[in-house]
Amino acid sequence: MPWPSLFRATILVALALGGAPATAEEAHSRALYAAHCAVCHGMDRLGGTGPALLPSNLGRLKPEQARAVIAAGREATQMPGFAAALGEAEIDALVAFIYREPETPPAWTVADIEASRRFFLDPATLPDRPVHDADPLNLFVLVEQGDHHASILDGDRLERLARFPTHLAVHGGPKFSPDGRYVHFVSRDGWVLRYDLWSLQRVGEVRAGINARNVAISADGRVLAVANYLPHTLVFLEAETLRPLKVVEVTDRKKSKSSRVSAVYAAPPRHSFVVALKDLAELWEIDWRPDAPSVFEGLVHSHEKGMVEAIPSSRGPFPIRRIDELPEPLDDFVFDPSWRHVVGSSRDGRKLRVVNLDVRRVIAEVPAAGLPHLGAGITFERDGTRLLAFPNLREASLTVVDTRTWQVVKRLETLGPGFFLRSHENSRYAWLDASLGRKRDTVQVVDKETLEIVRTLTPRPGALAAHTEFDRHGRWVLLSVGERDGMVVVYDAATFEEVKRIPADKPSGKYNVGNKIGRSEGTSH
Ligand code: DHE
Repeated sequence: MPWPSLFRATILVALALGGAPATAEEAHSRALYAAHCAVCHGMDRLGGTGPALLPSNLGRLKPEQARAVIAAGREATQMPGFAAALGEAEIDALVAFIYREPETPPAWTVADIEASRRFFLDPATLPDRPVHDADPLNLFVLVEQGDHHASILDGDRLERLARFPTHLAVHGGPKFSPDGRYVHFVSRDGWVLRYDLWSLQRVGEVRAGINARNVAISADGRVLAVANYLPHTLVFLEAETLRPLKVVEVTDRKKSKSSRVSAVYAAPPRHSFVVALKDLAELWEIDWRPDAPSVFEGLVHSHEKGMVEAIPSSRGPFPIRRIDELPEPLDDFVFDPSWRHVVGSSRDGRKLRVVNLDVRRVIAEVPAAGLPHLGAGITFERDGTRLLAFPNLREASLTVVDTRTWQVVKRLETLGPGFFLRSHENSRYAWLDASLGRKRDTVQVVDKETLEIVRTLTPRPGALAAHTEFDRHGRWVLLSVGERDGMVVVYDAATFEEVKRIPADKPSGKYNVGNKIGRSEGTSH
């Protein structure tokens, strides 16, 4: 295109993309975006067939990696390479553009959520029993990050029953309906997918946010809660229809500051969701029952007005009970087995804080080190007391805490900082990766009785060995070798002998239906 017409088109496109461009250079990069990227990633950069291209969504991708993807495309996706069509300066301009915050913060309203809802089939046509003969409670859902698929594995025969596409970058544990029939995934782009494990079909999907963290399901299976980074919202959906029930703007009581939502977890015996916030020193507990009692938010001192102000009740649906006298945000935590306490880590990872959800305050502090990964914590009985064990993200160690006294009983040196820890009530052992260190190709097996490491395994030298999960009987341990030509390696949980290798494309988490709905003590919930 000759320069004058390109300039005119540039201005028009820039206006369409949100306001007059600040500089000709910026206008040019916007025009490049509109011409080459918008068709898949959306004029508003919120995503389409391709992912959203906003700084918060790209956070995990370095600019030089983005540059390489624009130039050469991305394997196993529809992203083509643009090196033949665009010069180096133009690719640089595009990289700068997608890492720039948009002038107006993107919104994702109830209407947007509703409009995004779509079904792949008529739910009324779903069969009333499983179409396969595998034990429906011993299925595994396996997330494969390489080509963005998920697989369903038979946990007895150790075979793949189905494989289907997901949205890009599914993250966090998929959540099962209480009968184990449906599973719900969330992608980092905010898409929630409902899948039927009886008919092995995708049922429907809805986009709950622009940048989401995780999803939780109420104990009755009726409500899904989605934690968003962008916008700053917590979204409640009806699980069966995927309709939005409520969108909660996440702010402090006085609506003066908003926050990203780090994660939302179900607390089944409490009929609630517990919500961790990234930017506010608050934890929220939200009753999901239709007849939930309203919550009086209390009296707070207003510094601006120099007086005590009454904050009105938070009424249903989904009334919010705040714990807002925390010294700092607790964005990674685990429940204790009584579901009365959450154990969270301080920002610098030097302290654990135990918060009692009933009295709504911190009741104990435990010295810590190495940035505990509490979300991966598990509990087990030993010598008549229940212990909580968790890996540390910045230290080659496993920490074990007594949940009665909140004292550290052991700090076990490991081969490297790890991400995940797994066990099962029928197994004497817990499995721990070292995926954040140099020995990322190893997993270590810890004896829960002696609290010592009894075996180190290297499933494939040089390849990432990460997430493990037991089958529902505690007989097998399935481990991910997280490479593009990766696999799930199945071990005998008692002898640690290898039983089988199931090829998989960059497998990450895997989730056993029975363990999840039965709330097995050795896995995450
Ligand atoms: Fe995760 C679970 C947060 C990076 C793989 N991760 C979770 C959960 C949270 C969380 C809050 C629990 C949600 C749930 O299950 O409902 N993860 C974070 C982070 O804050 C962090 C460090 C940075 C980020 O960018 O989000 C992070 N996580 C990663 C990864 O880099 C991993 C290894 C690869 C990926 O998918 O991006 C990763 N996270 C996982 C997996 C789970 C998970 C596999 C589920 C574990 C389980 O067994 O339940």
